[in-house]
Amino acid sequence: MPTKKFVTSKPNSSLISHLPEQGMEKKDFVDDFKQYYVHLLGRDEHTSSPFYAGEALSMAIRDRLMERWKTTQQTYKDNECRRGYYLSMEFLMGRTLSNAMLNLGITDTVTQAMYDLGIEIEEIISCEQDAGLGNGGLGRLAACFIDSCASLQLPVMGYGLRYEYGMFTQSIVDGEQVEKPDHWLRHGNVWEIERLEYSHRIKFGGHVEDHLDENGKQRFCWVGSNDVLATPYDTPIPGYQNGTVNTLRLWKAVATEEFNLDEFHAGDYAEAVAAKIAAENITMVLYPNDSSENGKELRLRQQYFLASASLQDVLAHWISLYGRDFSHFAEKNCFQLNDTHPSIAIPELMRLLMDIHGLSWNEAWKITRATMAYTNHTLLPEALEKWSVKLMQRLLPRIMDIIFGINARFMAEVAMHWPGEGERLRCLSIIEEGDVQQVRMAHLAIAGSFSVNGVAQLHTQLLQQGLFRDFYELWPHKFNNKTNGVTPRRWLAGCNPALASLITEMIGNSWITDLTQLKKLEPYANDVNFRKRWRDIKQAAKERLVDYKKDKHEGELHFNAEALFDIQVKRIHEYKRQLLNVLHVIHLYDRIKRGDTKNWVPRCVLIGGKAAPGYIIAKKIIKLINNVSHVINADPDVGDKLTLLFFPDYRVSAMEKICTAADLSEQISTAGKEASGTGNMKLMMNGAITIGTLDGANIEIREEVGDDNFFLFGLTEEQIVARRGHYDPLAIIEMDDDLQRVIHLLEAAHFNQFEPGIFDDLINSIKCPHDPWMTIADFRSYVDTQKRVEDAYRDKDHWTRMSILNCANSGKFSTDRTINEYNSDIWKLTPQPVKRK
Ligand code: 26Q
Repeated sequence: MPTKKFVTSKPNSSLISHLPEQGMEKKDFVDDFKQYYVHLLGRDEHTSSPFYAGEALSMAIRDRLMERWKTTQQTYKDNECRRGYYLSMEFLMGRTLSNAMLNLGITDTVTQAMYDLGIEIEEIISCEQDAGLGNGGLGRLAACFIDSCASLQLPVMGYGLRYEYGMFTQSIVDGEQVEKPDHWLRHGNVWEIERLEYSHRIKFGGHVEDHLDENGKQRFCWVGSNDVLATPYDTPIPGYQNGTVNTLRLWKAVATEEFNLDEFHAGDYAEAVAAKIAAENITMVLYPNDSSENGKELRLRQQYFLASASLQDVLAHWISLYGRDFSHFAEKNCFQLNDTHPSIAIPELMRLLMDIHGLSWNEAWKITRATMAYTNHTLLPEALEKWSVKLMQRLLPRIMDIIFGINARFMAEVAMHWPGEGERLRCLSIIEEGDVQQVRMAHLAIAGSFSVNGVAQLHTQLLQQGLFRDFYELWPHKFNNKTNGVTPRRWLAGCNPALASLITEMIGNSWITDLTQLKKLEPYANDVNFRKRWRDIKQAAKERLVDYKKDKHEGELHFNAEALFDIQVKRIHEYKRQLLNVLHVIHLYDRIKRGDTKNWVPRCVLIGGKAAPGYIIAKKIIKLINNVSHVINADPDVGDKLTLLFFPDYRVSAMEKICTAADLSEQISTAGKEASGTGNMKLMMNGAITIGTLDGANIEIREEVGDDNFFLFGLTEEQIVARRGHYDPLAIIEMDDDLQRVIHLLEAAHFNQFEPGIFDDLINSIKCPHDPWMTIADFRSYVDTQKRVEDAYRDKDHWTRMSILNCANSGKFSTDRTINEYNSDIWKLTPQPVKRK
């Protein structure tokens, strides 16, 4: 949808293509920094502002990415390679500057350059805002994936939305979460390039008309729609020291020219402005739920906006290369759908191919089913996305027709496979019948894809045997597992330079791109000297975290860096069982109060995470953590023995500090509920030991590191299922004196003396025989295992050995491994080496 003024003139290509080389020496960065600081930003030696220094430095570094970006894209074009597209409503990128330096291999040079200018690089780095365009695991996974794709030189592009407001910032007032909008673009974003020339038009509303075309074929037309423009903003994604720079393309909603105000009659002015604002609202804000929030019209608009803009973009690119012949399209393109959120891309691709490009249903379906692949991220049935047929008919009439068309053919296929089994049809149907008809997005995603994957072994197995059982029976070949990972660049090399350089000193630096190399650290676990260095690095990280907390939050806090750092950071959710953690803390407190403190191991428990603003119980859990923290930390009997802290505004940049300082990683979800988890991997990689249930990727972590180096507790998924129906938490409490005292403290309002009754709903939820998360069932096993943790921690040498072995065996959990598996099983792309200058 390029408007004229952006496409009419072209610069002289021979003049443009020969640019002077950008130096990579210290002086080159000093010179460029000065240029930007003084000439572009208009600052001088009297301005003391790490922000503007950061802007100037970022621009100097961005310049170095541009040439590589251009060369990479040219390489892809020249080779006419097959390409992948990662479609995601969330890309939780965090900060960019230090990662760009790491991947360009210029961290030391730039640090020195800044130092010479009297500027502390850390100060610049820490004033960059996080790009918080995601909720949690799924969004951060997308960010790690595109880092790995670039580092593996795969021609993959990320497509997402450029939300004006990212994940809200969290503050704690009187122990409660308070949300503030995150206007992350307020001071601009030096890393993005607006590309008006690649805008596309997106339809909403209106109705469908049909007619016969010149060949007598029936054609459908979506008319009378209110259109919105999608304008792309591109961010460069550098690979690790390999010359590749891929693209993350985020769409912003802009009103079309029809909203041009002078075209409206004077009388319509206010309505015209309102309509313009409504159009631009589409990309205003990220939905802050990490499980689905069904039915919200704006969310559906966002999803369709992403799908339609991205597909139009890929098709426009295709046509620019090959014209309107789509016969080889599926050989050259592949879309990975990050959960069902962008799965409306399936009917949208059908629509574009049929209505705009004239393909038949069968031709379009063949292409769609050969290019779409779907990743599932949840086992909670209540989190599966559904949209009312009514809403879809009103907002996306042509899309709804196509979904009905897909379902009719799919139902016929099922009826052929299982003749006479009406129940199967009902279970499998994309349309759920009932009071209100709904579209089951997961069913649409499975029916329209050639690949369906879960994100950890157990998760995939449970999908096949439970949630998607019938689909698995019908199409077993579509199902596969892709255990998640995290990028070792950000999550070890970048965030923990001290540990990284110790590792490199021992085994060389190839681990940064082949994390299985970490296995070579194993023998050093027996080396006293190495253990001491390892321990000193962990100790220094703990002290840094204490300072960071003191800086940011509580000034006078007694926070003992010698203590066992016990960390649970993740979204607040009942299934993740932050409550179980709190019950244990209260139990420790009770032991201190009773004088049961022989051989005590001082412990600092840190809990961080955001609650969805509408999730009342989750917010109550935050309040409880803060109240318990308040009582315990103020009690002189407790002193240094126990500290409980709630870490406000947990986010990517916070985790970069926290994970280096963790001794113990809490992964305590109810078995069968956490699809994978990825925080568990970051913590393991940085030498934390996991206390965890047999859930998600914990199972594979334990397999890798061995049972001796993992604290396992709790019921298995099978035992959880078997318990349902006769779970009796009251009987368990009755039989367990420790638990009884904990519950008694809670019920006696020990932590809410002046706020009567506020925790009643929380207490009742865990005492209820229908508690789906069975918190009480795992209490005894958890507490006993925490005792084993203390025994292990008391023996510092033993603990350090376990810590080293955890890091040494974390090689599997690199997204490089994950992405290689996606590529060999699903995408089948050829790596594209880029010529380096
Ligand atoms: C859906 C509809 C409307 C509004 C919001 C949503 C929505 C948004 C985000 C639904 C789900 C999410 C995010 C889910 C998520 O982060 N899941 C996590 O994915 C990780 C990566 O695979 C896993 O490691 C975690 O186990 C899983 O919980």
